[in-house]
Amino acid sequence: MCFRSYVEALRRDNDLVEINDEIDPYLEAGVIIRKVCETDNKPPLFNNLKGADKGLFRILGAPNSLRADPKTCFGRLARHLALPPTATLKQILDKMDSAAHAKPIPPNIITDPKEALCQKNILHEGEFDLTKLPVPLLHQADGGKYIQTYGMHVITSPDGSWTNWSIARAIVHDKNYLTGLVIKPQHVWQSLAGYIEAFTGNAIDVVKCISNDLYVPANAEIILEGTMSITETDPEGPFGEMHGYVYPGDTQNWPVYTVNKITYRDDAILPVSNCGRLTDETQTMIGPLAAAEIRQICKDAGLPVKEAMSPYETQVTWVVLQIDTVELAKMKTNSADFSKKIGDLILNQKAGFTIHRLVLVGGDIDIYDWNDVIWAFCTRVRPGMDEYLYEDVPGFPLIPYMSHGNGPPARGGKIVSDAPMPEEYKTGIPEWQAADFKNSYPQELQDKVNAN
Ligand code: 4M4
Repeated sequence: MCFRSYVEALRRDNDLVEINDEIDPYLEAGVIIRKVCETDNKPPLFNNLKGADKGLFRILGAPNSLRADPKTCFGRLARHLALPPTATLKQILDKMDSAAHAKPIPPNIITDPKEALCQKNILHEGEFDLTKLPVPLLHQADGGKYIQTYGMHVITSPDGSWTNWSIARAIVHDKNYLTGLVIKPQHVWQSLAGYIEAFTGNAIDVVKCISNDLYVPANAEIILEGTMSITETDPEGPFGEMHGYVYPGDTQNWPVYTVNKITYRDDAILPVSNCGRLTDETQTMIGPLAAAEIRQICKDAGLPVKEAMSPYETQVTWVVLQIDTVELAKMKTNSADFSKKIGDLILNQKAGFTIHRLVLVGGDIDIYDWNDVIWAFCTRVRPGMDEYLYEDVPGFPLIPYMSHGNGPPARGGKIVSDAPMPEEYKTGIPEWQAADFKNSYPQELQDKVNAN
């Protein structure tokens, strides 16, 4: 239940590289993290950042990217969820869903601030300058130094009725100001309006902030206490983002955060997601979390959806849904009605916000295997005829074809692509045999060839 323990777990898994040479937070830390993400290498722990002072701070890069070994490639995601490092994507999605339905475990409030590691060191207003911290510039065209790429914003609504914890990006704007992306329908936008879910089955230790009534994880690395303005904005961005692009000069105004106190653990570590092309936290986490929730919503609606995954190869813009076609046949439905039922359900709500294509496939497709998915998509979805376009639903403006494309930047551009064949709608059973080793030869012959 604590980031430092996570770093220790990575060390025990032999999945950590400590870098004690001085590293410049100006692009050098960023280029190393990028190379790590693009080669599925070990997370770098930068112990000696140029400009770090009084324990503020070290950086852990690639905190939840992939491992190279195929048997433990999702090991970091698994460690986030208290699963063994050999967990499969299916087990990870099941855990995500099970936690969302488990009884929430209330946090454990630490009343003695001396026991809260995050308040071991305190810097009051006037004692810090955010611009002097070793905050990384992550890509050369970024519009600022990103202190928030993987940290939580703990924010309460103005009336105090709702507190939300969420990850959102933010830059250092001035000696005590941040600015960060706050878009509809992100909860951080709504809280201009929570929950802690029981992923691990343990209560989380929390402590009250010094300058306000919000509670934060007592073992957190770094706490920036302050306020978020509902009226004032400042320029933020561009940022090399989750789809793998940065558009130089693409700056917008977003709410100002004022920082009036910093508290931190000894030798604090800032987690940094240097997002971009595959594979980093914006794909490893955002994709499976969206897929797990979409799968659950479909099941709750009584639809015969067995599995769901957002393939990393689609830069997590697709969610593939595996349909139980035997159950589908019992529904006596057809491609258009069934596809529209799923599209209407998912593409109008937050769980489907970042997803622009839903691909329905039958039970022969292993949806965690991109070779299977792209085979079905290319051979079973008749372009146009088996696809159902949505232009009147919320769109995800971060995708280049939205914000820098031909249409409205935040509306439409979504589609359901239906791969189950008419025979699967009718009988549930495919008529074909796959022309491959496993499906076009008797089992004895396969066994003999394998044995030889
Ligand atoms: C979003 C979002 C997962 C920005 C806005 C980003 O949803 C992600 O709504 C950036 C990674």
